[in-house]
Amino acid sequence: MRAFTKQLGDVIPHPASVRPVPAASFTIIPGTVLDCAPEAAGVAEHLAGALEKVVGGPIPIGPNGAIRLSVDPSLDFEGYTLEITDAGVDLRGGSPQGLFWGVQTLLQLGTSLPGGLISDAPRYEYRGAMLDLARHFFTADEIKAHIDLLVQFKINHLHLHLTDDQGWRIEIPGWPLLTEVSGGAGTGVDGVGPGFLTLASYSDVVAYAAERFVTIVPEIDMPGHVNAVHYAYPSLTSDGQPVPQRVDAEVGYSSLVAGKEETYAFVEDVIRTLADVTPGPYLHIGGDECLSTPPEDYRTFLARVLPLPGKYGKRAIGWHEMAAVDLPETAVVQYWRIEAADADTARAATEGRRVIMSPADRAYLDMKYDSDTALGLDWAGYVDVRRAYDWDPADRLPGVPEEALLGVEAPLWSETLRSVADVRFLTLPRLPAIAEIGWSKRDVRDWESFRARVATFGPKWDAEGVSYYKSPEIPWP
Ligand code: TNX
Repeated sequence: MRAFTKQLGDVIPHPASVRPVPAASFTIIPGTVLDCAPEAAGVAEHLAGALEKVVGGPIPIGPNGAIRLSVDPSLDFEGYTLEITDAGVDLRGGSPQGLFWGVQTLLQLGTSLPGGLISDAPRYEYRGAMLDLARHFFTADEIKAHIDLLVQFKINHLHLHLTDDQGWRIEIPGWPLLTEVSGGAGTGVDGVGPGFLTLASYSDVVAYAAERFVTIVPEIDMPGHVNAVHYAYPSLTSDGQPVPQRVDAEVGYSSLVAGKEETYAFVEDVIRTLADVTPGPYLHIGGDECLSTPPEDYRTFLARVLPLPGKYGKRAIGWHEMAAVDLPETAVVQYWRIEAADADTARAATEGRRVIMSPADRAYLDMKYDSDTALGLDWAGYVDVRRAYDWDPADRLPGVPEEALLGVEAPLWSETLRSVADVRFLTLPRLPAIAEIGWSKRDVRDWESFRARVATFGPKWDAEGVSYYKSPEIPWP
């Protein structure tokens, strides 16, 4: 037991300030009372439930508790302070979400808590992960379990890649064949599947995420990556003729037809539907790898489609190819390539657009760790844990400085994934690396410190049966 006890600083992402008081400590046991201000009630219930699982007994919520939760608006909105003394735990958040992130810090430390004071707040407002439901479908319950993993590392956005050439994974009223045909059996890569989210199950995921202060960012990829649309609705192809189903992993061969009015009726139905069921501010419209869309058609298409998220009260996010066209003021550009510079993204940043950094050679969770990794791809090279960790988003692209960054995101494409265990193997321990880049200020980030802290998670993941990559770069105990 003692061997698993953590030091106050054994937290990922690294907090802004850690001041241990080695003489002090506090142990949470069954019956330890949790005291909370009314505005902290939801977070307190979440903490009590999590602690009950660890200590194996009740953690009652009531007055004069040894653990005190409160909201203190003088702190940063997502920030918190956590003070551990012999008398108990005092956790204050700048908001309920700040408090929730403080709860994650507390839970990482376990129940034998080292004394001291942590003060913390994030570097970026957007700390994201992406899951590709199109190449391999994950159920609502599997997505929820993934959210449980993400929030431990203070990730606050989950981008769902809902559509691609192989499959269409979200119900759209008026277009039933999208899911009946392209969400049916055999619509994942290599014919795995089936699956799609009904609007009710999507809303269920959104609500589960919101209770954990995670914003869902739905993506409909267009005008490329749309073979599943054309397979279900041949009327949307250029000549109205059927196309074969495609479940291989090629990209860049399909496109919505820019010169066809029906295209825009379809797109507006999709965007309106998603806007209606998505409380978060963003709709991701894809825009990547349109290798079979003539540049003029790409511009025509985006000129019609980019205003639509705004029409329905949302901000458009698009992969950075979108930065080749004139963007609405609120649009967000997501950089994904491996090049050292990108003129369009830099111009968009100079013109005031915000950027999310997801360079594939650092932030892609679907790249292999090394040549022996059975899962994943390698087109962006191998991404070992140090490669995922040892870079800075503000240095990544000339012309895209700190002020232009909305944040970072770690995408997980699912061509080679077949299970939740596969997801975790590629996610751990690289997602914690990207999460730390998104949360922790530069001056507290350091590879030697990170690898030592990641090592302290190994026993917990082993005990919980969570699959992860036992990277030789990490000094696992
Ligand atoms: C490129 S990244 C893609 C995806 C693939 C991914 C695999 C991006 C915007 N497009 O279609 O799944 O590579 O790593």
